[in-house]
Amino acid sequence: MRVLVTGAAGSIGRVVTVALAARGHEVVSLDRVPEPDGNETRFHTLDCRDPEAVAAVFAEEHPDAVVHLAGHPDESSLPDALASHVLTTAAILDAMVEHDVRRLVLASSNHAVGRTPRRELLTVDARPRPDTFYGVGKVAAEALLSLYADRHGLDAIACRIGSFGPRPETVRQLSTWLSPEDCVLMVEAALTATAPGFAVLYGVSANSRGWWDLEPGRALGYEPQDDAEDFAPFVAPSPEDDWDNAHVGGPFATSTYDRPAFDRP
Ligand code: 15L
Repeated sequence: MRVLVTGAAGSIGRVVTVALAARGHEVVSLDRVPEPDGNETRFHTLDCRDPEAVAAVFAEEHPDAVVHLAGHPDESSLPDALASHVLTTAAILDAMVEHDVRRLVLASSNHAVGRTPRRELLTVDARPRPDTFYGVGKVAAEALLSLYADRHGLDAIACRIGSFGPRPETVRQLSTWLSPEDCVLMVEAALTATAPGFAVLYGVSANSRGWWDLEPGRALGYEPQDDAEDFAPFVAPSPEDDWDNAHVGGPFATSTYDRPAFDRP
């Protein structure tokens, strides 16, 4: 499969591009910043907010599917969040329709439902409940996937990623960790699942302390292998753990992240 990966120079992109290529996919990379070391795929440097530039890459590369990882992975002003997550996704979706590309895998985030209080099981049917403008951007990006799946019959999978990294660093992350290896399994499952239409899954590992529903991911073939519990002896408790664990989004759901919608001088 010829896969276009946006955000290829980011922390997830660097892992996913190399791993998909190693697993036999033909990977084309795209990022705002130049090619990182270790990426030996075809690389395009451009901003996904630019629909003309995005469409030109589709015309040149003819991908079979897109993994859209581009976007600022942290809180920002509302206009920046909408540009980073919603406008980029819209530019990709328009190019997909124009060039008859049928599948999109989106790096969404747990912060789309980050204000959901902790409960026994967080399902994918939880109402959109962002904890930040970042989360608002992810909610709206997911809504675009749903719209284009309904209008154009695309397969569009929103992966609500937890805490991606080489190892869990906090008590919250013992529940929310997504290992690099599981992230690759997740992306490949979302790329190859049969006719999912619009679907949502939680992108976390098989963590013993996990409380986000893994079944929708399993239904698409994502069978996580890692467990953050293996690292529990190395994770020091902190006085912040209680509020960090009170909501899905952890620290993003606290007043620390309160800010106006617009950056003004
Ligand atoms: C995310 O989506 C963010 O990009 C990252 O900065 C972390 O906040 C992560 O989620 C998380 O929830 O741990």
